[in-house]
Amino acid sequence: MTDLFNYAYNEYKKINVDAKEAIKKLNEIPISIHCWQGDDVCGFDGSDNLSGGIQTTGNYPGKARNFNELKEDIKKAFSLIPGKKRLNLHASYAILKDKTRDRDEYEPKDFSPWVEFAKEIGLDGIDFNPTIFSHPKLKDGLSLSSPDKEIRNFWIRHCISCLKIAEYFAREFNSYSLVNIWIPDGFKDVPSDRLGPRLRLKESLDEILKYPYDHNKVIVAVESKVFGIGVESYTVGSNEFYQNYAAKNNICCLLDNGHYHPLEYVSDKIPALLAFYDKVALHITRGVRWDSDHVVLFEDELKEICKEIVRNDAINKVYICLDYFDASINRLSAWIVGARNVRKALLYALLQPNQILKKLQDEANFTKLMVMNEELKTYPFNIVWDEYLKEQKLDNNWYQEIEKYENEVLLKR
Ligand code: RNT
Ligand code: ZN
Repeated sequence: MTDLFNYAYNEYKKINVDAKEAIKKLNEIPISIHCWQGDDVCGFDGSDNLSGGIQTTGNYPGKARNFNELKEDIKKAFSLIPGKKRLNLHASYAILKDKTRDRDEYEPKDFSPWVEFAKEIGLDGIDFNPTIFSHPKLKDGLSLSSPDKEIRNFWIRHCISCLKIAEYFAREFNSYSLVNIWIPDGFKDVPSDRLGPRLRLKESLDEILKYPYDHNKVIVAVESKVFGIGVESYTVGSNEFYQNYAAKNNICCLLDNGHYHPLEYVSDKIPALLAFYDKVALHITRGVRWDSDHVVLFEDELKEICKEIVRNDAINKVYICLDYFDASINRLSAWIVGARNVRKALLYALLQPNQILKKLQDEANFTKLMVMNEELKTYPFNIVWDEYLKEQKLDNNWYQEIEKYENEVLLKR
């Protein structure tokens, strides 16, 4: 133990927090890192522009153009991110040998190169997302809620094939695989029927869930949204719709913190759901004025989200996934900054004297609670973080390595 860490350790000890325990726990929390930061959500199955109300902006040089480049970038970026990692993959990243099969016919074998790669770099598992955007089968912007049965069936088949692929991931890693369903369905202007599309979505989800997937290994989640670009007036898969659907069908809700009104907080929704669900999934992102998917920074709301996970003993109940995409800066740095910040915020939460703070609230000692919370903000948190990095053979000076990689690899693309 260095003198510096000794000092920090003792400071935290005084408030009943064991910083060494915190570091140990921290390293074991899996973070599922999204593949799509590396190529601006393009994928490999032929979609040339992003649709469905989501958007990347910027054209920073060096974006990954194929599987090999994306693997190379992930390998580099992940090597600079400490702790347990999983890969959050989209179906559009299938490695197709024959381009004749559409998304409704994707198979586990189309993802075996990903499994091989994820094992090679020591990941803990793969989570999966049906890709229900950037595709011609979105008719008038609708998929699982389309009035056209053929369209609905296509996307139902796609989701079922994703369940099978997730079962394969779960088997390969002997770990769960989270399958998160997000659809862009909605309307730009005031709808004349708000119920019809939701009833059709409900029916489509029922069809998907009829597939007898391994419920112990595959966790199905539904991701709600308030609005998207071009679908400002109405979203079929709204928060109320999915929360009720998930509760009644015993599946999981996925909360993306860019998907609510800016004055609503996901940190407050986590304990609300934990009162009813044994699992909650997250897409951690940063919305600036809208669901802009900026890189996650070390901000108050991120800290609050992590506090809710840690102090409610929900580390094994909350699936932490990342979902942001910035094309205006070095993409590897985006990955590293966002993923490190989530882990930093988890450490910050693990270093809070949660029992003491809870007690102060229960005793209505709000003055002392405020005083303590404010003093905690300048506790020697950074020293504990540095100690953790040191244990992981990492440090805070990673950017020079990325600069070098940019010059030697990215700028040559
Ligand atoms: C869109 C949703 C969705 C996507 C990813 C790419 O608003 O957040 O999760 O961002 O699936
Ligand atoms: Zn999301």
